[in-house]
Amino acid sequence: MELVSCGDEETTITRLNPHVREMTSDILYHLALGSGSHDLHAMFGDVKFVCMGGTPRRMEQFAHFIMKEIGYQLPTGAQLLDISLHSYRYSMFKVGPVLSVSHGMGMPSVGILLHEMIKLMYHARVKNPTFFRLGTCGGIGIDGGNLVITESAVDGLMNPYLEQAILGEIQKRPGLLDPELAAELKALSTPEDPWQIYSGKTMCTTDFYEGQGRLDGAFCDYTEEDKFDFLRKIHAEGIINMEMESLMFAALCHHAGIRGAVICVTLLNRMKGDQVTAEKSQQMEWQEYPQRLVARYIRQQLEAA
Ligand code: R2B
Ligand code: URA
Repeated sequence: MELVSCGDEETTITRLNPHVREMTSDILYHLALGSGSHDLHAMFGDVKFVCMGGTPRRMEQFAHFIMKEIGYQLPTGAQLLDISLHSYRYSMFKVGPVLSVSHGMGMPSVGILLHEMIKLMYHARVKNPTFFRLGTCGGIGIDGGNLVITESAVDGLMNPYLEQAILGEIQKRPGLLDPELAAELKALSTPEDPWQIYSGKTMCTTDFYEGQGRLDGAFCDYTEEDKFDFLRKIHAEGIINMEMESLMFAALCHHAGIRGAVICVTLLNRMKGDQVTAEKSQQMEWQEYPQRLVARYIRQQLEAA
């Protein structure tokens, strides 16, 4: 792994932009933080785990949950605050070595966040952080309320890489995730858990409706048969769920040399329908499943340290 200079220290981030290393002040605009305006090493230097998920509310709830799980106590009189409140974009909470950050919906949103989180790790001189996406997905042949760990991510054409237009040319970055981390997470699931756990390929799409072959979007120019032919075809290729961020997450973590994992709970089985019909209270409970698994991992790592 290429180590690049970071003041007197070194960072474990690979391919870090040389321009960033030369900037005396770097504004992390969407986080409402900056290397000139904040002492990022003092604020974030102890971070080991960065947990991302779609909504501010879920990530605030995760911050409270992980606080209990790792027995972390806030200083007397202190409250958990949204560090990125003034960005009005993402929300970020810090619980000792754990950051809990919302990433919004879709690849562009999680991509912007990842650029700034990776730079934040660099400015804070964090070594070897582990990044997680805790999300929701549609299962392909897997009923609602189960966990899927992404082995690798593919796009809507089943390409195993992220294609991004950079300076008028397509750059391809592989959607690879850390196989060891995925296996370690999977091994933390027990038969007593209310979920089954699966690992396989995840299809990451740029749309929830037509992009995922639903029949219930505002438009639909294909038949039910076409939909099922497609779902069966991708399932035969090892794709077991669909969501909208894993490919960007995997590609940027891999590019940066950061250990990353994607753990999603299924909200429905797409072989049985398209609408998310589960009760809200049921969905809320299901959304805690990825959190419970990741909390086990974090606790185990902290205890072993
Ligand atoms: C899962 O759920 C969201 C769409 O409802 C999207 O962010 C995703 O990946
Ligand atoms: N998120 C998705 O992207 N698709 C689903 O079917 C459910 C959640």
